Amino acid sequence: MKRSLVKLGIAAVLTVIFAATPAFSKARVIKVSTTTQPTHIYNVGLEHFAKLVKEKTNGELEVQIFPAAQLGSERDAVEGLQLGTLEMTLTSTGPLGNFIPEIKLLNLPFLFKDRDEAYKILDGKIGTGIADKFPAIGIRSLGWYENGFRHITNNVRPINSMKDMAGIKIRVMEDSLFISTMKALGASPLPMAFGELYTALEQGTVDAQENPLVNIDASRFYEVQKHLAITGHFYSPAMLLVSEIFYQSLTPAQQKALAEAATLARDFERNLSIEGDKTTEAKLASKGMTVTHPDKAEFVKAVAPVYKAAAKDIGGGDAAKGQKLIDETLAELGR
Ligand code: EAX
Repeated sequence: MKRSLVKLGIAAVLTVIFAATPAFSKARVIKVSTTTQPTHIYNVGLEHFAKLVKEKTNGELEVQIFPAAQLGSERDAVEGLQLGTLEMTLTSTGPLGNFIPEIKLLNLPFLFKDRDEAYKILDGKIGTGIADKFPAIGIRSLGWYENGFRHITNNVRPINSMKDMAGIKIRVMEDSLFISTMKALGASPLPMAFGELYTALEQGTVDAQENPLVNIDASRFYEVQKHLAITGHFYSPAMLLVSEIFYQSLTPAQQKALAEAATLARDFERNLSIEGDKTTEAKLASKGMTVTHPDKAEFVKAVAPVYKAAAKDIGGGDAAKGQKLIDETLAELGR
């Protein structure tokens, strides 16, 4: 008698809890990992994505953002997607060339002159073709987002021309093309995960780093870096990626909602990047950085050998295959 009353009591309490939080009890959580700070365009863009996903699925899916490398590096995130221990990530192409070699095409220095060129290739046949290779490694792309044009900061000297790059110890993302590019420019590159970078700059493990202006700002690198050179040596795309294991567990309607939200949020996020580039150089100068605008021509000339050597990497060991993709891309850009 007593026992059944207790049971009844527990059941009543549980009913009240679940009735009070109906959406919470039924939403499936999508964890998204990023390595950048909460104010960075990735995370602001993902907040918009989260809102759209909630609306389009009537609360069935709930996107939760984990910024600032809380869940590990970009490489950790990609591995998590493959295992199904993480649902999504928004990442640079930094670690991706180690999984899909053709990604390295996009790591070529000075490949795109401007955003129109970048979007033309990424959203067109070539970018779609590269993205379509991901399901084979257990990952699906929901679109090309933007990290941005990368510029160099350092503590050694203002960079007015290429000779000022000599010997500067610069952190780069973990891919062979970033390393060979910095070597071709005369610097001394050191690959390192982004989450370790602020401390490495502060402690002088490296003198320099390179990133888009909005990321330099969000990461407060102006606190630990004196000089900024506007070089735009890489256009850095970002990819919104989902674990294929997780994706296949969704209903077709949920998959469609996710894809639609991803495309709308991509345009929103690219726009944040465009707007950020208009104001952030002045903001970084006001924070005390000296800003230089070196002539890019000698930089472009110096990295020509990188293109030759990259064909083999881009082709996954097959130089002719890699060269074909480079040639197709340049032809598409009218070069
Ligand atoms: O994806 O590692 C980097 O420098 C990237 O630009 C950053 O993590 C954003």
